[in-house]
Amino acid sequence: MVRSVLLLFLFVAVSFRLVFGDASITSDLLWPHPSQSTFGTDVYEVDSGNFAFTTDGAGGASILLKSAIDRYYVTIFQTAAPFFPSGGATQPKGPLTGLKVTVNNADESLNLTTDESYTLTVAADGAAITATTVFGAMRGLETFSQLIYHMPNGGLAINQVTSITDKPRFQYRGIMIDTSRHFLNLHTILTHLDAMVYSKFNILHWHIVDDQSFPYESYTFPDLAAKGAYDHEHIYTQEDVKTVINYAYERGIRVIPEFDTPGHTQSWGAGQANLLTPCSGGGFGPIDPILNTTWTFLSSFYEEISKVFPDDYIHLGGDEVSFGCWQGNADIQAWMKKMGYTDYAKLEEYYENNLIDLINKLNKSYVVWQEIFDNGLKIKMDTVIDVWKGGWQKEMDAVTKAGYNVILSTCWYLNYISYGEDWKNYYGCDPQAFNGTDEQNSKVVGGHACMWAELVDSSNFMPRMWPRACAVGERLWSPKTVTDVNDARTRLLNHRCRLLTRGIRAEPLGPSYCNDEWH
Ligand code: CP6
Repeated sequence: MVRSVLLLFLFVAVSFRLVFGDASITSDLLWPHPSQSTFGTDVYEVDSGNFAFTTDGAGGASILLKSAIDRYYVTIFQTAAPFFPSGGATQPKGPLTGLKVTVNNADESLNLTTDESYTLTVAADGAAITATTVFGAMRGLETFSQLIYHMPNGGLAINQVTSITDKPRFQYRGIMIDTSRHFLNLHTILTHLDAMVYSKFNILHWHIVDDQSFPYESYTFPDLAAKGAYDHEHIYTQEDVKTVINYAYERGIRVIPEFDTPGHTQSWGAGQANLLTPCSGGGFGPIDPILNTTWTFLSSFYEEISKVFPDDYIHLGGDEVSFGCWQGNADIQAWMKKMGYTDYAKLEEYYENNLIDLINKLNKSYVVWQEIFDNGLKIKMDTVIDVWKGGWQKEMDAVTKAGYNVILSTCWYLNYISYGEDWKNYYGCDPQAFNGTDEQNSKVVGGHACMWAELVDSSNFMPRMWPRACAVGERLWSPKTVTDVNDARTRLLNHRCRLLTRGIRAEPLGPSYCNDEWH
């Protein structure tokens, strides 16, 4: 009797495995979680000597695709050993002969409507990725690379994938870096872009200058960096900026620069006389909006920026403008009187309206911090409002009701640190959780993590950013229904070990271990 119950149990267990596959092993390897996935039970050996990457489709001849494949060849076959997952196979069947990547469309523009979807299968006759664009193919290559694991005998293996159909939930999946409070060297920024790819982020929001320093080397106004950077070493040359933009584009990442005005501009004053408002008690305040010289300067400056940064969008900042200095300045008082303004918010509005007119002429769209919306400015309908303050649900509701696109950053200030697993708080924040209509929800285009850099430079940037930002990456990529924190934790522990093997100095989540913590 006991025997037959045991046998029956065994039979049920085995048939369950046959029908449903060994799904857990395989899906434990993926970050972020794909939209839909079903796995089979076969396991194939992956051997560089017997493996061919091939391409097909109207976009199959893409140079971007070729270089992505070259990168993944290195990631899969030459990077320090990936880990062996619990339950991984030790006795694979035959070899996987190759991966065919089909890209159906040759359009390689990268913007808010770029199609990043892909499908992936792994079967006895080979693996296949099909995508509309080369950027979708890149997302699929990342997923493919994550499925390959290391067996104890040193060989590589991959489990059968009946099908993965995947696409991002949100189009705007960003991370903001701040290179004013501290300079980040080029190596750190490029390595960070690599790490972004591993969690399927697609936007680098580069808060490049602020009060403390002006590291951007403008060719129209070289004094801005010469006098406003910390020193001549802590500067991004035009070549450096191109390097970042190209490196990002090759990986399907847009670079959106932020030149935050009229506040947060102390460092601009050193290299551009008469730009900042002189305060009555000494020192300088926000940009002086009443001088013609301000506007000739800003229009040449943003003309340069619109050429140097190819993205459709520029982030115009606009946050935290304090009125104290404007209020004490006699020239501004007189000008206000002449204009019939009594409220300094009107002066701010005057500044922003002029700036927006200027950017419109340059044919760029803009992202702005939420103050620009809160102050009721006349902004183009394709503007993206960046919600960063507390009470974000109310704000998102108001912004989307007014018909604007919105991104959320409030929940994801990674510069704040505390004891424990704060990634769970980032993970639990859903940008559409404000009771909006479907119409309103459709205006939520995504969000971004922030790393304000008062206490962060190249020495601690990577471990403070990673793996905590991964939680934001999955929230912005995976379906709304992917919310199980325990499941996420298992996958994130694996992903963090993967980041280490790929050269990303990601900090621990909690008590655990990797095959090789650091080398
Ligand atoms: N710098 C700029 C900052 C911040 C903002 N803009 C900021 C404000 C509050 C917190 C963190 C950062 N340091 N330019 C606000 C968007 Cl808590």
